[in-house]
Amino acid sequence: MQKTYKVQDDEPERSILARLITPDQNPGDDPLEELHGLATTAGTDVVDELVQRRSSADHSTYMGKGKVEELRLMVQKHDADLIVFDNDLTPAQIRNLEKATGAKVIDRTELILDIFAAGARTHESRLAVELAQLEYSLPRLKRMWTHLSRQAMGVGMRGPGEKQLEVDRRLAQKRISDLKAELKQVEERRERQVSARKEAPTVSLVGYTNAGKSTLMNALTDANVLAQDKLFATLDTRTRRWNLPGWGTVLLSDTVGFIRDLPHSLVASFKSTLEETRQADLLLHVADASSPTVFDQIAAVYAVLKELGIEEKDTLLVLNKIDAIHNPAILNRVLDRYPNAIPVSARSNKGLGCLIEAVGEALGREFLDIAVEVAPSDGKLLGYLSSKGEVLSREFGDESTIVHVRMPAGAMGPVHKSALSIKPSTLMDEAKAAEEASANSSEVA
Ligand SMILES: Nc1nc2c(ncn2[C@@H]2O[C@H](COP(=O)(O)OP(=O)(O)OP(=O)(O)O)[C@@H](O)[C@H]2O)c(=O)[nH]1
Ligand SMILES: [Mg+2]
Repeated sequence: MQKTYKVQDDEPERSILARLITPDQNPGDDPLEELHGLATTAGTDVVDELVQRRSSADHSTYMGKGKVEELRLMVQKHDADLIVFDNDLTPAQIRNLEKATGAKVIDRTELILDIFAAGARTHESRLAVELAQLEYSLPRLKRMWTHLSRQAMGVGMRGPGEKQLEVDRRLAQKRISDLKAELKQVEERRERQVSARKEAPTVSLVGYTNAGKSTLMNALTDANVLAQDKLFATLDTRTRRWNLPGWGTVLLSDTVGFIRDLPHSLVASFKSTLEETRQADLLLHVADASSPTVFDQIAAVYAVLKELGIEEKDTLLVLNKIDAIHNPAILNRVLDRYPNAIPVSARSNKGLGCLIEAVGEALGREFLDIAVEVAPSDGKLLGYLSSKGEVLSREFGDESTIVHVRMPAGAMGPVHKSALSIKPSTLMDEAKAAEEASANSSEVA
C-alpha cells in the first residue's frame, strides 16, 4: 500500500540516494559523493545509498527488478520519505518507482532546481528559478496532480511547485510566457547596465560549485561575500572594484557555480544573472585541484560556457585549494594537462601574486573604447593617452577635453588616477551606424 508522507517543517526528510552506472561513465571512487552534497544542501537527512552497475537503464523502472526491491526494503528499514536518483528519470519511471517502493522519488534535476528555489534571493534569480521549475514540471503535470493529496511539501516541491498544484496546464503555459517576457526585460536592462560600466576592464570568476570562487573574491578584494562548504552557496552575481596592483581598477564579479548536467532550462533562465560573465574581458576559471574529479569538473564548466556561447573568451585556469594537496604528484598530473594553469590557495593566499601578474598580462591583450574627460592643465594624461592608446578624436571644451580613445585594458591604471571622468565611447557605435545608414541608402538608390 502507498504510504502517506509525514514530512513536517521541523523534521528533515529521510532520503536514500541511488545511482545507476553505465559502462560509459567514470564515476570515481565515491560515485554518490556529489549527490550526497546536493541532498544535504537541500536539507534532507541521507540514511542509505544504493549503486547499480548495468549496461543500460530499464525502460520502466530505471533500475533492475532486484535493485528496485532492495530500494523498497531500504525504505521500509529506515522509514525513508524520499529516494533521490543521480540520473534523470522519465515521468513514467518516477511513477513506477514510487509505486514499487512506497517513497517519493525525485531525480537529480529536480533536486538541483529545489536547491536553487530554496536559495534564490533576488527578484532576478527567483524569476529564473521559477521559469526553470515550470519548464521542468510542465510535462510532468499529471504527476504533480497526484501530490495534491499530500499533507506537506518536501524536497522537490518548494517554490512554484506549490502554486503549480492549483493551476492547469494552460495556466502554467501562460505563466511561462509571462516569466519569459519579464526575464527578457530584466536581461535587456542588465545588458545595458553592465555595458554602461565598461569604463574599466571586467573579470569574472567562473567554475564548478564549491571550487572556491567566493573565497578567492574575498582574498582579492574586500568583498566579504558568503563562502561556505556547501554546493550553490552563491546564486547571484556580485561585482566589486579590484585594485589590481600595478594596473589600476578592474571590476571583479563572483557568480553562481556550475555543475555537471546542469539543467538546460536553468542555464537559459540564468542568462541575465550571468550577464557580467557574458560581457567580461577575462574569465578566471577556478577549479578545485584537490578534488579527485577535477578533470570532469573542468570539462563540465567548459560545457556550460559553451551553452552560454562564451567558450571562446580569454580564460585563465586557476587551480585552487593547493594547500589541501599533500602529494605533489596530484598537482603535477593536473599541470601536465593544463601547463598554463595558475596554482593558488585562496585560503592561505599562496600563488595570488602570480595570479595578479597573469591577469594583468591577459588584460593587456584587451582593448576598451572609452571617452576620457581630461582637465585642460593635465598635459601628462593627454600625452599618456596618445602614447598608450589609439586616439580617435578630441573635443575641446572650456572646462575639459574629451578624448575618445581605444586603450589596452591593462594600461588603465594612470587613467583612473587622473581623469575627471571615464565613460564608454559611443564613437565607434556612431561610426558603425553611419556606415550602415549609408549602405542602406545606397541600396535604396
Ligand atoms: N582548503 C581550502 N579550502 C578552500 C579554499 N578555497 C575555498 N575553500 C573552501 O571551499 C568551500 C567552498 O568555497 P566557496 O568560496 O564558497 O566556493 P564557491 O566556488 O564560491 O562555491 P558556490 O558559490 O557554492 O558555487 C569553503 O568551505 C571554503 O572555505 C582553499 O584554497 N583551500
Ligand atoms: Mg560562491
